[in-house]
Amino acid sequence: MAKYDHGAMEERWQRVWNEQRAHAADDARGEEEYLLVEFPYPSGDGLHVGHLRSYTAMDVIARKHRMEGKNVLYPMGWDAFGLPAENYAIKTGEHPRVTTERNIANFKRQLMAAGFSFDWSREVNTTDPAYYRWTQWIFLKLLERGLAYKARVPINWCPSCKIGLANEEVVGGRCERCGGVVDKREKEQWMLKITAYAEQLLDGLHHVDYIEAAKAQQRNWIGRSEGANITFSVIASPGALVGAKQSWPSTVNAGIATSQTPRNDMVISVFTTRPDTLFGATFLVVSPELAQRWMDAGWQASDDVRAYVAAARKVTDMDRAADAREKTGVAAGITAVNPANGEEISVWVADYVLGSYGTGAIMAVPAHDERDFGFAQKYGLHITTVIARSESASDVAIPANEEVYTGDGLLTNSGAFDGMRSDEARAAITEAVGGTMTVTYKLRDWVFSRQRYWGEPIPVVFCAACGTVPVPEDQLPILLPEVERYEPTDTGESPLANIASFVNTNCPRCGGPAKRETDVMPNWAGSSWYFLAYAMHGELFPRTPLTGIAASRTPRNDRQGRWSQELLQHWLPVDWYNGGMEHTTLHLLYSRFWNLFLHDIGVVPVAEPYQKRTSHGMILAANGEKMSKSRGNVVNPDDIIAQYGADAVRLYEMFIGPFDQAVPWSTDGLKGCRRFLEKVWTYATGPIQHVVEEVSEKTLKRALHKTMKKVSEDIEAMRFNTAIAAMMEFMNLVARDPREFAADGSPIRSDFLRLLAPFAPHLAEELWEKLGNKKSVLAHPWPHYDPTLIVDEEVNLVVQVNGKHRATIRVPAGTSEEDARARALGEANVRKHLGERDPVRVVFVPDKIVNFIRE
Ligand code: ANZ
Ligand code: ZN
Repeated sequence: MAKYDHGAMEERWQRVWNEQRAHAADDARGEEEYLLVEFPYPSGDGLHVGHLRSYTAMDVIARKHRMEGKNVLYPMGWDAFGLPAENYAIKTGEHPRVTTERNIANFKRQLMAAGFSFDWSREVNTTDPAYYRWTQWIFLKLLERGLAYKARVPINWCPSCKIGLANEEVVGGRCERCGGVVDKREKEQWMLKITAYAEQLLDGLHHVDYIEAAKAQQRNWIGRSEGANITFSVIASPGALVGAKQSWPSTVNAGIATSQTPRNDMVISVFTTRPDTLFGATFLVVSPELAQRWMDAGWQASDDVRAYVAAARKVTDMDRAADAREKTGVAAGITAVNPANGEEISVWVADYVLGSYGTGAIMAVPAHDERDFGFAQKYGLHITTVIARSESASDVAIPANEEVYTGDGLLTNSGAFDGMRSDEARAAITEAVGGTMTVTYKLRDWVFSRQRYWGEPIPVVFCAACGTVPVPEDQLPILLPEVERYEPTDTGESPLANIASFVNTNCPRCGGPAKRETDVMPNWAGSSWYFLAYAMHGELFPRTPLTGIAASRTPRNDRQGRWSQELLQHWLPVDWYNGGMEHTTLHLLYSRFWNLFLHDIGVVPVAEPYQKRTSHGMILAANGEKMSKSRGNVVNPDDIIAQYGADAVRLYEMFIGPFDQAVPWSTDGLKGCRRFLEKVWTYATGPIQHVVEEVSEKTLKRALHKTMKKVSEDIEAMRFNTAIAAMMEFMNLVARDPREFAADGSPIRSDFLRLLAPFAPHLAEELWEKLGNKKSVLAHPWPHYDPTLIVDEEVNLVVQVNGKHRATIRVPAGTSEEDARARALGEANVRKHLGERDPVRVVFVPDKIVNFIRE
């Protein structure tokens, strides 16, 4: 018999699947199921073995479900806008479109070589104008509903590169390209109002089946807090607050408002989750950002304050919020009044208060908040205990200065509220001082513009007469023009700003001269709706999408597609989406937001896009380090597929360890998988090998049906490693006595090959064909186990009373404790020794002992 030669075999089957469009999903047939994996960014490095883990897992599920009769949609595409192609273009001058096309071709070749059953007829590419036309269309819809707006926000700014950096380009506070210290700079940006959906994004989590960690991360990220806004009036020290009170920002961030009462100059509004501690608020702290806004509005701050605010810009919010960091700050030179007890308290500027959360200012309660406590200790500020831990308010057991009690209790030092429970006092005190109960979220609006080239142009023009004007839908897409240089301009504008022919246009409203927006969208835009694009593919892209340089020069209006309700209705929601945990709070949340919005405006039939979400662990290098190019420890899929075959690599990717855990790579493990496949090949193709010991047909059959059960259940639960272990164990039994397995027309072999097919599809197809089958193994049904076959024989159960043997009974293996007890109590000798009373305790060892203990 021929040797197991993976090379020729795998290529042949990949060709056959392709020619027969074996994995195409049917837009018209029922039994539909939508399985999704995160489409890759086609980087120059090619596919990573980590990609293979997720794609193989869902491929196994897709293939099994097709065998079970499902009409499976398992698509693939390219999330191809992004920085690496652009940075490469800056270095080499090669157009990102050219490198992107080359990288896509390489990725596609690699995915094909791994034997994935993607429906390639639905391939999408986010950089194809036919695709981003729709990304731009969604932006226009958001703009129309007031969910896209412009605002000045701080961005990461590299002063030496003169360029705005994405968060992922800032490494340890430094620019990833030049190593210089990154600063913050305020810039006008397009924002998307994801916060308008905060409540729905939280609520939707009740209706989906996501792994718990993903739900928890999204909940924390959205960060819903119930609390109160409370205003403190301010007594300005002479000269500290100069004039301009009318023009002070009163609504921006609600942090400061001109006062309603004539007595005072202004008020400071704080957000607190603990209004019950108001009597213990012994100072106020404003964020450097809010202080800056006051200065912009005319506040004559001291030099100390100015220097502190400038320095705070260099620290990231994450560092600032860290509990362990030593607190710093400066006195603002302003006095405020605590509305609960009329005490005059000092106002400070400190960077542990963030400008972007709540109102950007806090009331500090050092007795009951760790951070305020640290600050008060350092600067010698007053600490007043107002919550007593004990049940009785009179016995206040917390020495100030020694520990911070953050829980609930009874109020003390709180005037008329003394003795009230803190959970009740929250509303009572808020009401008493005229505050308002509010809900605040950590979630921020999404900064949606980039001053870059390689992204979707934002379809907006600015007209002197009409202001900001959206580009009419029928003029989409706004194509990315060719540029000479890819660096952002000296002012930090996008490279597009240098192209007069792009920038200068006519206003769609009045026809007068106008200028185009030169910012582009972030790389999260295209991936926020790609699962819709796959589903609508035939309607959305009526002809084969153009790609290549030609695409950007071809007028597109002749080939506009249609948004198809019917197809979305057919395929949505995605039944099962597997992806990386690192995308939980960005891509996964962004795409839920877009889908919710599109549902609201009636163009998507479901509110939640993904019914089920699972996640794979990372694959590490053999020594447990992260696999990375810089460490030189990357395993190249091309090399291992060439050497061991795609089937062995797939099998190993699934065998490597528990699917949701990080695991180190092992070439020995891969070799073991390869040997297992060789074993299957050898025993399936005969001649009959040596018989070690006779194994009856009944025993083999029982082992097979147990394997069927295990593999079926384990695949659904993503316990791929134990499914494979069960198949290996079965083959070990075959090796003891191969006669039955190798016999002509053996049903045992046929069932086993079908179990193996989702994992090692090429080998399974090849053997299947060799055994005389005409149709693909995938066209044959998934084997179902016979429940009567998987029960083991009966076992002897010893019955004891107080440890003494009183009876032996025959029961089916796996009998439950309850059944075993009932059976045992049926034995006269057992009853006799137990007497009248019930046993106090029963010790049960499954399939072995039931021991009744009586006093
Ligand atoms: C007084 C107080 C007393 C507070 C107390 C806590 C305990 P979460 O739960 O995360 O919403 N805070 C409010 N705005 C802030 C900002 N911009 N930067 C930093 N801290 C801010 O936390 C809400 C609490 O965090 C608020 O309640 C406020 O401190 C602080 F015994 O007010 B609290
Ligand atoms: Zn105009």
